Amino acid sequence: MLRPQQNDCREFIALDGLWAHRADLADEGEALGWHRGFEPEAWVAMPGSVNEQLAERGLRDHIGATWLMWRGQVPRRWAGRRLRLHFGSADLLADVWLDGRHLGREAAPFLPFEHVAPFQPGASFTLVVRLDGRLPEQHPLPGIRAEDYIAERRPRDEIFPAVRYDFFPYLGLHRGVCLCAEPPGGLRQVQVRSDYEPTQRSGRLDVQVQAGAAATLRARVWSAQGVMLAQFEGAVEVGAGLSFTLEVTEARAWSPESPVLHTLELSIHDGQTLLDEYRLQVGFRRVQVQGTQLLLNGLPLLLRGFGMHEDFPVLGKGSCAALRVKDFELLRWMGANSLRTSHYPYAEETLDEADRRGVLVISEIASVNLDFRRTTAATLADHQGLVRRQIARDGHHACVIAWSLTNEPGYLAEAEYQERAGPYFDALFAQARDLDPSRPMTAANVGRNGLDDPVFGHCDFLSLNRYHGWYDMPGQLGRAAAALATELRVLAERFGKPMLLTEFGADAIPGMHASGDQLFTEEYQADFIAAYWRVLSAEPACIGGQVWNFADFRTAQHHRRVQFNHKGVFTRTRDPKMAAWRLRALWRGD
Ligand code: BDP
Repeated sequence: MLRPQQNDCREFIALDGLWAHRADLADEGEALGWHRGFEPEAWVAMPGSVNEQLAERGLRDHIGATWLMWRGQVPRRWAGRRLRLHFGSADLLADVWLDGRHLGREAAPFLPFEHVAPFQPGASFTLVVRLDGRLPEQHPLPGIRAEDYIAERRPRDEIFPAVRYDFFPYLGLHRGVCLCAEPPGGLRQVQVRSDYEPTQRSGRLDVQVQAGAAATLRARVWSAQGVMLAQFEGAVEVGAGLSFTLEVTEARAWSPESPVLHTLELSIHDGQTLLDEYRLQVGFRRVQVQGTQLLLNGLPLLLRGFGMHEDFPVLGKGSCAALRVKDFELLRWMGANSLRTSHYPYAEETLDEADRRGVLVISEIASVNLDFRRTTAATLADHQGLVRRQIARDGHHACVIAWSLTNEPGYLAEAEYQERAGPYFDALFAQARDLDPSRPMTAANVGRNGLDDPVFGHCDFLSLNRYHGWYDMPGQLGRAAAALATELRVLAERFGKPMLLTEFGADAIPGMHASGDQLFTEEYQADFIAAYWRVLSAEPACIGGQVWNFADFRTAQHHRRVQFNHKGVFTRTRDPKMAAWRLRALWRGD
């Protein structure tokens, strides 16, 4: 699947704007024939989240069946083209119908999918999508129902809407939908892995291409100044595709200090006739783990950054270019050089921006709190499907330096985790390494599994989420810092791998202050982060830290959350708290 692109051979219409909406509280829409079209109850803007826009209709916490409809017309000039519908994502679970015909069901939240669709050029069409936030409980992003809490012997039915993770399960077409017209025998898939050899100063691209018809493929690499640096020509076959390598001598490397991008231009031809073309931005760099260091182009990295969320008032998780620019400007203002796409793949435009700005990205698969009492063969198969699709989507991005395959597996430290996780991770990590041998693999460990997490043995570098001083040892930063230092030392000695603090943070309600260590104050959050930064800077095996979180974000309702998770160093509307200023001073050395 190729991301929609506008050029001489390809065009698309973005179905951005108002979609007809109907909530389906009784889950009877299909029985009532809504998949063929329905009377709108309201209109919602996509990309966007239904829950934010229609909160006042009582739908803020509705994560059950929700119907969206778009009526449009296919341009007559598109006759003879290959027409496909491309969804940037449809979250969390989506069924799609075109003129009453079911095109498919997707349970791959935050990932793109497509349908080659039987459109009639010149004719109008009705596109209907049914969204649902209730993923099956064995899904890698596990669903839960209120009843499950009772079965789990939790003290109460305590989260609304019921979810197993700490971010709001917004419903929406968060990255838009496009109607694409392409050449019938055009390019279908492009995979790129880049490399850089620091001693030779040479760059390399390993490229795999699939096309819908046999053709001659031409590839060229261009510098930003428009100089052609390498080229290749070969025959691409249907099915077998074509794999080839492009070498660039005297290449300019990509790095945070100098995020040099090149254009990879691909075209296919029949004799002198151009059939299709496609362009990608690529950068030459090499990521390696060596001893307890993470190297970029042979030099050790110190990651300064954040775990983030796609979340903003009104937009929910809807992709917004202006917000993206603002967030990257704030990262720059802070002196940050990295982020983790906690806890799901972010919009592709975010990775484009990170490529351009030299921000290092740990790309996380949408898998949180795997509970090994519930995992089945289907969980692993789905999880591997998510890994395959995310690597296929993002593998060409220079900014992606590692894959995080799951966040906080065995969250409840259930006995089954120790028993069953080994074979599960063997299969998961082996597949990921096979798909992308060029990047390290990791997974974020939950503090509760402490030093004996079965995932550690599988990771190229350890990712640690720690909350001493918050969820345990509250208000006692001295004890918390000492506990962290000891843990890091023990892990360094036990595993001899690089370690990254992928989460550490404290909630702060903006405007709340105290003269001593007091949870929820701005001072405590700032002191907490500074104390952790001191400890991790003193640990030689530590390759950096990513504060939890960049900005406050909406969660399901719970007595631990004051409307939002307030661990942001920025408010939800991006005003800095005291911690942002403190970190900025630490990271920029001001
Ligand atoms: C971690 C989770 C993250 C939560 C965070 C918190 O990885 O999703 O938001 O804790 O509690 O365990 O703030």
